[in-house]
Amino acid sequence: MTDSTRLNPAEEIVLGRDFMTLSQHVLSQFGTFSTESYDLSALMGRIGLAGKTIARHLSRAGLVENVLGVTGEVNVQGEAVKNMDRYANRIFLRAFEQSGLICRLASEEMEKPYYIPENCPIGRYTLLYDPIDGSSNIDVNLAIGSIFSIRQQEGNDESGEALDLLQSGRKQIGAGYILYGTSTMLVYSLGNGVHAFTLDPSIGEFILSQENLHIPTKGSIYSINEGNFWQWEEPMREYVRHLHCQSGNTARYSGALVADFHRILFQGGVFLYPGTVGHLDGKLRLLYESAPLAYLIEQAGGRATTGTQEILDVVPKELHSRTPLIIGSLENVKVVESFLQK
Ligand code: AHM
Ligand code: MG
Repeated sequence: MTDSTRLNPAEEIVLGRDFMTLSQHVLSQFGTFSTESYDLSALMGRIGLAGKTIARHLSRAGLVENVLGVTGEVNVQGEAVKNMDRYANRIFLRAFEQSGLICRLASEEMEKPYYIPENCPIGRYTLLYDPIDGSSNIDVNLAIGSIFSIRQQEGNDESGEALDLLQSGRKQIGAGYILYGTSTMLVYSLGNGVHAFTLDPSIGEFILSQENLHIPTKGSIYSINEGNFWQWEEPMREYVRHLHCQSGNTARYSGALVADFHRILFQGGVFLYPGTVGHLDGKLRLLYESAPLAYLIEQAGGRATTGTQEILDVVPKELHSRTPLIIGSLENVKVVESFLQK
C-alpha cells in the first residue's frame, strides 16, 4: 500500500522548485524571522505585484486603449512620455500606497520624489525605479524592463528634498529588474547573491528559476549603439575598432538596457553606453538605472565602471544625474578600461 501523504522523489524535486516563491525566497535569505526580513519580503512581493500588473497590461497591447503610443507630455528628462511609461509609473505608486512599507518613491518619470506620508513613520525605505526601460521598444512588441533600487531613508527628510539620496550606490540595500520578454522574469539581490524568478502565468507567481547567478569572467558579446560612433571620444572608437579586428566577437543591441544586461549577465560580455559629444555623461541615469545594475553585477562577480570610476562609488549631483556606463564580465570591462585610460 502506498502512503498518500508522501511524494515520490521526482515529485519532491518539481514541487520543491515550483513552490519557491519570491516572498519565501527573500525570507530564506535572512535566516532569521526579523522585522527587516518580513518588511523586505513584503516589499519584494509588492514589486512583483507591480511587475505582474504591468506584464498583464503589456500582453494586451493593441487590443485595449492606452498601452501603445504617447501621452503628449514631456518628462523631466525632456523625453516624450509614452502611455506605458505613465501607466507603469502609477502602478508602482499604487503598489506601495497603504502598504506601510515605503515612505518615498523616486522615478525617471517624476521630477521630485513622491511621498506617502502615512507610511513614513513606519516605512523607512525609499524605492527608486525606472518604470519602463527601453520605451522605444513598446510600440514594436520587443523586450522592455523595469529597474528598481531600494535604500534605507537616512534622517527625517524634513525639507522634503530627499538629499540623503544623493549618496553613492553603496548605500543601496537591494536592487533588481523585471524583464518583460518572451516570459516575464524578476532578477534581484539583497546583498546575498543574484537570483532569477520566472512568472508562471497559470498560478500568477514568480517562481525561482536560477539561484546565485555568476556572470562568466569573459564573454564574446558587446552591446553598444554603434550609431553613435562619431559622437564618442577617440579612445572609445579605438576600442570598438579593436573588437572589429578580432574574430569571435558578436554585437547585440536591443534598445532596452534591461534586455541587453540580462543577456550579458547570463552569457558574459560587456554593455556600454559611453558619453557622447555634448552629452559627456551619456544617457543612462545613475540612481535608478546604472547603480542598481552595478549592484547586481558586483553581486554576480562582474564589474561596472564609468571608465574612470566604479559606478557604485559615483555620488550623484541630483536625482536625475547621468553617468557613462560600462558593465559586464570582469575581463571585458578591464579591456575597455585599458583603452579609455591610455
Ligand atoms: P528609457 O528608460 O527612456 O527607455 O531610456 C533608456 C534606454 C536604455 O534602455 C537603452 O539602453 C538606451 O536607452 C537606448 O538608447 P539609444 O536609443 O540612444 O541607444
Ligand atoms: Mg531606462
